[in-house]
Amino acid sequence: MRTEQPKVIYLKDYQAPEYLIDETNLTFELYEDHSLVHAQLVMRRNPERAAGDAGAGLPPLVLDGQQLELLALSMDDQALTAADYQLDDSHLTLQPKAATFTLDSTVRIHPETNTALEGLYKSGKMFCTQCEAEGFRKITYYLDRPDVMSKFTTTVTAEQHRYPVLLSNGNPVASGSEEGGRHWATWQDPFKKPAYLFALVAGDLWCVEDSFTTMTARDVALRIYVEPENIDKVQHAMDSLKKSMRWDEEVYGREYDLDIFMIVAVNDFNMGAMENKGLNIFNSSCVLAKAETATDAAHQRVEAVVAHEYFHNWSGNRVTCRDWFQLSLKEGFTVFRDAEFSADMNSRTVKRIEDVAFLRTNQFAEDAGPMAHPVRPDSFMEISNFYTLTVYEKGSEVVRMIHTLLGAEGFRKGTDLYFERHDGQAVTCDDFIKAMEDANGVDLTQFKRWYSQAGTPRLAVTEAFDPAARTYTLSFRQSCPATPGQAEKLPFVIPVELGLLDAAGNDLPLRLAGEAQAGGGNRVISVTEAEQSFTFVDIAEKPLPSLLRGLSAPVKLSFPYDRDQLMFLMQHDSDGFNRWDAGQQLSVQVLQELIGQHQRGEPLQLDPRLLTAFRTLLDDESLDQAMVAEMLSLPSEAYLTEISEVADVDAIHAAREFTRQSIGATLFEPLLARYQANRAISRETGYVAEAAHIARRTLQNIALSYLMQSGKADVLAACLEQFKDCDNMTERLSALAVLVNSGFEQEKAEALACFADYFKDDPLVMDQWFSVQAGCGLPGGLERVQALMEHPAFTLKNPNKVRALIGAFANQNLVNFHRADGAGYRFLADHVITLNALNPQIASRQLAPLTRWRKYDDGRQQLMRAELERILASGELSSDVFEVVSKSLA
Ligand code: 0A1
Ligand code: ZN
Repeated sequence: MRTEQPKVIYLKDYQAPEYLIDETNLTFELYEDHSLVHAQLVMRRNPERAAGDAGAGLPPLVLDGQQLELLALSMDDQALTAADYQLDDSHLTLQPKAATFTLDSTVRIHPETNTALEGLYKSGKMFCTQCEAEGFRKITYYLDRPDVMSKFTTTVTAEQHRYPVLLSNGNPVASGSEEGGRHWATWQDPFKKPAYLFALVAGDLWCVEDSFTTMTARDVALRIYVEPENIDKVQHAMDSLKKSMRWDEEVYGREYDLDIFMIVAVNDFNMGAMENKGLNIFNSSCVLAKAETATDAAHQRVEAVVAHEYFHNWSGNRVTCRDWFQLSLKEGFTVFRDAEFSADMNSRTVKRIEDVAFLRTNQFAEDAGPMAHPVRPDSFMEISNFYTLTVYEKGSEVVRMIHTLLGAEGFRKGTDLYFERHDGQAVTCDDFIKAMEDANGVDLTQFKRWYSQAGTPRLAVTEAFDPAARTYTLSFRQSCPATPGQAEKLPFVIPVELGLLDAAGNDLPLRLAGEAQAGGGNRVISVTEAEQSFTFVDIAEKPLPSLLRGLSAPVKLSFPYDRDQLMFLMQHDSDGFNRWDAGQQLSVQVLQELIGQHQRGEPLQLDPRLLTAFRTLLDDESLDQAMVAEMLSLPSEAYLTEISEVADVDAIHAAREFTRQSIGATLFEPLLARYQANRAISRETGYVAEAAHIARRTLQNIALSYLMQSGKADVLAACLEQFKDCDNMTERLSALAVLVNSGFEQEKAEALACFADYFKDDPLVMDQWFSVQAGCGLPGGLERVQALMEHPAFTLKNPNKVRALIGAFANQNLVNFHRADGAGYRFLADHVITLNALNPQIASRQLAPLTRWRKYDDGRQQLMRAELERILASGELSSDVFEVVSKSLA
C-alpha cells in the first residue's frame, strides 16, 4: 500500500543499469506459514556505465525489494550488518567494493497470505508465481528490470506429500529426497532472461504428456499440468500447442529451444496467462476446455492464448524489452502473431470481424478516455495499469499496418533480421522498426508516430466523379483528437486498402493518375498528409468505393454512404470484412434513427431496409454460416455508446431491443427454418469441434435468441429441449442465456437451479453461470447481482469470479449499471475499495467503466465523479487504483 503519492516514471529518464547479474542461483524452502528464499547473485559493474569510475569510484548498488523480511546478507562471503546497507519499503542499498562480486541473501516471504497474486503466492493448494512486470521484487532483492538478464538455476524444496511436483524454468537437472518427508528439485535455464520471466510451481498436479519434433528434428517434451480433477480438459490445449509450434516454424522460421515446454493451469490468476521461459502459467480459463464445459468461443480463446504465450518464446523471451515503456514491442507483435495464427486455423474473415468489433468498442473507448496513452507510453505511475488494449490491440494493429505496407515477404525479411540482430538482447520499439527499415530499404520515420501519438485518428473521405475526364477522385482529410498531454497531433501514415465497385458490384481495375497501367481491383494507398487526394483514371461510370478493407488502419472512417449503397456493399463487396462492415454501418444508421425517435418521445419506426437486408442473408443458403451469423449480429450497446457524443443509455437499450424484437417477429419463418435445420444436425452428429459445425451452432444460437423475442410457447419448448438435450456447453449456455433474458420466470429459475446444481463443482462453468445472469438487461439487474455475490461459489479473492460477476455487470449490462439513481456506480465503487486492499491490479481494472464518465448526461456524470472521489478519499490506495482514479478526475 502507498503511504505517499506514487512517483511518475518517464521514458526520457531511462538509463542503463549500473550493475549486471550474470548468474542467479535461487533456493526456495516452501512451508505452510512462510517460505524462505536464498539468492546468490553473481554480479558485476555494467561496462556501459563504467566510464567515470576511475575518479568517482563505484556507485551504490540499489536492489528492488518489497514485502521481504531480510534474514541474512553477505557480499563475497562476508556477512553484512545493518550498518553496511540501507533498507526502505522498496529498496536495499549497499556499496560494492569491487567491480565483480557475489551477493548472498536470505529473505522470508508469505505466499500463503498473498492475495495480490503477484510474486510467489498460493492458488488453492499449489504454490505459483507471477513476476511480470515487477513481481520478482516480492520474491527476493534484485535488479528487477527487463534489461538485466541473467542465467537462472533454481532449487525448490517442499513437503513431498503435499507438493509432489516441483517446477521451474528451463531443464530439470537434479532432484532428491530430504529427511522429514521433504524433497527437492533443481532446474537450470540455459538462456539469459530478465526476472519477470522467472517461474516456480509446486503442487499435487497431474500432467498430460506429448512430444513435438522440431524443424531440425529435435524432440521436445510437452507437458500440461493441472489439478487431478481437470485432467480430462487438457487435450484441446495440447493440440493447440502443437499447432502453434508448427505454425511458428512455417510462418516465421522460429524453432523451440529447450528440451521441455510446460504449461500449468492455476485457478487464481490476474490475467490470461504468462509466458515464463519454458514454464507458462495459465489462468485455468485459458487452458481447460472440453465440449461439455466450455463453449466454442472458449475453445477458440484457449487456442489463441496457448499460441500467444508460445509465440512469446521468441517475441518477448529470446528478444525482450529494454524497459516497460517498450511493452508493445513484445505484446503488439505477439498479438499480431496470434491473430494471424487464429486466422490461419479458423476463418480469416470471421477472426478479423471479431477483433475489429472488439477494438472499436473497447480500445477506441480507452483511446478517447482519461487513461488514453500512446502505444509506447512516455510515463506511468504503475506499470500494471499499462497492460492495456492500446498496448496490446492497437499495438497489434500497428504491426499489422507494417505487414500491409511491406507485404508478407518484406515483413518476414524484417522479422528475420530483427530476431537475428537482437537474439539475447533487451531492445526497443525503435529497434523493431529499424530492422523492418533495414531489411526492406524503406523509411518508417513518419510511420513511427503511431507509437508516440495517442488517440484514434479520424479519416473523412469525399468523392468527386468527372464523367468527361473519366476520373474519380477520393479526398482524404485526417485528424486526431487531443488526448491527455497531447493537444496537437501530426499526420499519421494511414494505409487504406480499397476497391471501386462498378454497377454490377465488380471491382474495377485501378490506375492512379500518372501510373502506366492498371493493376488489380484491390490496392493499398498511403494517406500521409492532413489532406490528400487520389485520382483514379479510366473510370467510365461513377463507382461505389469500398474503403479501408479489413480495417487496414485503426481509424474512424467516414464516407457519406446512403443506406441503399450500404445494402449494395453488403451483397457485393469482394472483401468479406467490408461486407460485414457495411451491414454494421447500416445497422448503426437505423439504430441511431430509433435512438432519436426514443429521445423525442416518438413511436419507434424501424427502417424496413434493415429487415430486407437480413432476410436476404437468411435466404441465401450458399453463404458461409459464420458470416451470416456475424452479419445478423447488431452492434452492441457498448459500441453504440462509444460512437455517441453523449450516450443515452436508455434510448440505446430501447432502440436495440425494439430492433431485435422486430427482427424476431418479421423474420420469424426464415429464422425458425435455419434454427430447426441446424439444431437437427446438432442432434444428429453430436458435438463436432470443426469450423463448419462451430459456424452452424453460432447461427443456430443467434436465430434462437431472435426467435425467443416472440415469446411463443413453441420457441420456449425448443429452447428447453436444446438446454436439456444437448451434449455441449455452446448449445446449453446459449439456451440458458436466452431463457435468462426472457420473461419465462419459472422455466428460467428451474434452468438456472438445475445448471448450478449440475456444475457446482466446476468453477469455470460457474463463472459462465454468473456472467449470463450479470449480463441480463431486464429490470432489477443490480439486485440480482447483489444476491449472487452471496452465492457460496462467489468470492472476491478469485479474479475470474470478480470478472464474471462484477465485470460482466459493469461492462455488459449497461442499462442496469447506469441506473439513473447511481446505485450501480455505488456498488462498483464499494467493491473497488474492498478489492484495493486485496488485489490492487484487479481493483484498478474493474474501475474502467467509471472512468468513462464524460460520455454520459450531467446527472450521471456527477454521480460517477462522486464515486471516484469517494474512492480517492477512502484511505490508503494502491498505486494502481490511485493512478486510474486521479487521472480520471483530472
Ligand atoms: N505477458 C502476459 C500478460 C501478463 C501480464 C501481467 C501479468 O501479471 C500481472 C500476467 C500476465 C501476456 O501477454 O500474456
Ligand atoms: Zn503477451
